[in-house]
Order: sequence, then C-alpha cells, then structure tokens
Amino acid sequence: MTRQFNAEPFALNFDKASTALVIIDMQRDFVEPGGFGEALGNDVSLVRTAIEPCITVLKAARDAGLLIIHTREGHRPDLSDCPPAKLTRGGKTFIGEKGPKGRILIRGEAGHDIIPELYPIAGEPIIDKPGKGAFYQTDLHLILQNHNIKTLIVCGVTTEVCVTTTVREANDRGFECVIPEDCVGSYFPEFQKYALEMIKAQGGIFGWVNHSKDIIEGLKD
Ligand code: TIU
Repeated sequence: MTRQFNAEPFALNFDKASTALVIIDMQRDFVEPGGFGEALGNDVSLVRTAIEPCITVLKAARDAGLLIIHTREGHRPDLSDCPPAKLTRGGKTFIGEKGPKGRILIRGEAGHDIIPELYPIAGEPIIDKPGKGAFYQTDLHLILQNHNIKTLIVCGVTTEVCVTTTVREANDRGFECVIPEDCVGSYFPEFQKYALEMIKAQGGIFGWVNHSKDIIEGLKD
C-alpha cells in the first residue's frame, strides 16, 4: 500500500515493505564524552539532542516492521583498513589511541559500540564501515537490494559528515532518502542547518527532509 511522508520539498510516497530505517553511527565515540568526537575538539552535548527523537522513530519503525539497519564507523585493531591520510588528519593521531572508553574508533572497544538507548536487537543488521559513507567498502547496498528496499529514513550523526555522505551515496544508487531533522545531530549548528537545506534544495536534489513526528504519522495504521 502506498503511503506518504509529509516532507520538504514535497510529500514522499513510500511503501512500508520497501522502506528501511538506517541509523548512522550513534556510537559512544561520537555522542558521549571521552570518544572520537570530543578528541577532535567538539562539544558532544550538541549531538545528544538527536537521541530522544531517534528513540521514538526506532520504536515506530520496529512496530511497523521496517527493516532496521545500524552503522558504526571504525577500524580493525591493527588499523590495516584505516587510510594513513585519515589516521594523521589534523596533524595528530586519535584513531587507535587509548581513551576512557577503550581505543578510539576501534571495532570491539566500548567507545565504538552503539549507545545503549538505541542498541540493535536481534535481526537488525549492523554495518561496520571504515569511511564516512555507509556504502563504501560495506555490504549495505547488497542487503538493501536483497530486501527490495527503495526508500531510506536516515537518522544519526553527524549531519554534515556521515549522514549526508551516506544520503549522497544512496541517492546516486537510486534510493529515495528522507532525513527527519530532529533525528540528526551536528557539532556545528550552522552546518546542520545548511546540510539539511542542501539535501532538499533544487526540488530535492539529494532527498527529503521532515521531522520525527512526520515519520511516526506516516507509519501509523
Ligand atoms: N567528525 C564528525 O563530525 N563525524 C565523523 O567523523 N563521523 C561521523 O559523522 N559519524
């Protein structure tokens, strides 16, 4: 059955069976103190506003039976999948260094994992990605194709880095993406504003933007 999400620049038609919720990098390393985000000099409290709206959208998506996918940015403990240019970016090495939540951005460490508030349940695939985009060097595209997915609801952090990189990758692969604006967070409020404007400008050049309440309303029976 075709449904609609209220969204900008115009309503988005979707079908529950071909829609997935993709939650990007809601990891302790980005949203809690002592992780990668803070090591880069950011105030992590700014991105925590996305947690509550993500909880409500995750619940609605689970209740509606959508495919739910979680992603994590991070690297192998031996750093063999981390480009040297990423490792040394900013003139200082953080990735792989020891922090209060374990080695920063390393798979298997406490800081790399998803926050307890949004923890995946059985049957929800987790995509471990080495880059900012969730399609690069992962099996996300294969999983979406195997589920006949056409529409993505994209939430998570950070808006102008991993969220919109993923939306741009998805758009080029033919997926229709909607970002509920309160479900994404940035360390830079002005980047959040303009990143979302860039998505929906020019008739929705990369996708659609709405609010968690529009997602919940659209999924309701
Ligand atoms: N630094 C920053 O804003 N973000 C990242 O490094 N990764 C994600 O966005 N997940």
